[in-house]
Amino acid sequence: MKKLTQLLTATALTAAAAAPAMAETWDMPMAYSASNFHSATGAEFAQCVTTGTGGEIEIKTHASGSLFKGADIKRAVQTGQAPIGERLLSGHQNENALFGFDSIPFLATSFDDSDKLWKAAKPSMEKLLAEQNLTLLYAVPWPPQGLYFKNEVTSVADMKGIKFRSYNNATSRLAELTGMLPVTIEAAEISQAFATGVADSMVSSGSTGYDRKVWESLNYFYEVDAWLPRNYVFVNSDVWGGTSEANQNVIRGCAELAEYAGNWRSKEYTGFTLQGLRDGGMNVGPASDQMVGELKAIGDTMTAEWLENAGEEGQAIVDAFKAMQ
Ligand code: PCA
Repeated sequence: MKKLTQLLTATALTAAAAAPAMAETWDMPMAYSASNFHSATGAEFAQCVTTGTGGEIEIKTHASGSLFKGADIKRAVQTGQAPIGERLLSGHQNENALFGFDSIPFLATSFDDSDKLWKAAKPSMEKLLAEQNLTLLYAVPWPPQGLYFKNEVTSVADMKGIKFRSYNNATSRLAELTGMLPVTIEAAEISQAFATGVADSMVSSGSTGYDRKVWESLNYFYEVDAWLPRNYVFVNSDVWGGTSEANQNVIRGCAELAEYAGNWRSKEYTGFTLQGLRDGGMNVGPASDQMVGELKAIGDTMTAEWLENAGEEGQAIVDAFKAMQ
């Protein structure tokens, strides 16, 4: 296999030397709608690469899960069906608990802390991804996660039996521990799910609620600030290895800019989208003290469970994060 890869690389190099640089198109599947700030950042990143490589690599983004659905994007990039993609990192928690480092309730609840936690976890993430033939390019947090409901909720007891849209293992577990009924649905499909009563609640950012106009079905958003999960952009490592050093440098530079711009947008969007939910007619505000206290107790349980599943490496991430406080 290695020989074959070497041969293919050598052939590609010969071809590249013999002919003027061939323009390549990299299709980039993304799970979230084009109007979302992650998708806007991804589109700018794509443009930066296309311009910076003088058109040698043209990245074409495909938002809303239109090329591959969210749950299929990582596999598509791993297997070379797509050279590059974006996905919610904690979506891979079902393969390895470590991927869920950013969805531990109440561990990192602000942008500053999310940044520190990312610094603590990044080497482990790069290593895990590299083992899967993937090269990490950049990652951007979603705004803080709060709880959406159709009806008013003031305690965990009020949540019992409510159908809850989840997006990773941690959110499904949160539903179980609060007595709700989890159903996993991609953000691109939630407007439909809420409209048809498949779900009546979720945990997510103001950004996703705003983006999907959830006020058409839901009425309450409680600002719990439970965690800030990340999206990340990654490239197939064979494709990356076959990219010229000059173009790799351009891509790395564009990725740094995208990470910076994405972080900035995420912060700006926090207040803007919460106001958007209000303008749409939703009640937006902090959760009751009782609800916060009960959720924190559930957070403790989930933290303990995560540490058990993520082992020493998980503990090392949390310790490194705490050392930065
Ligand atoms: N939006 C994404 C993940 C976290 C968020 O704020 C979603 O709901 O799918």
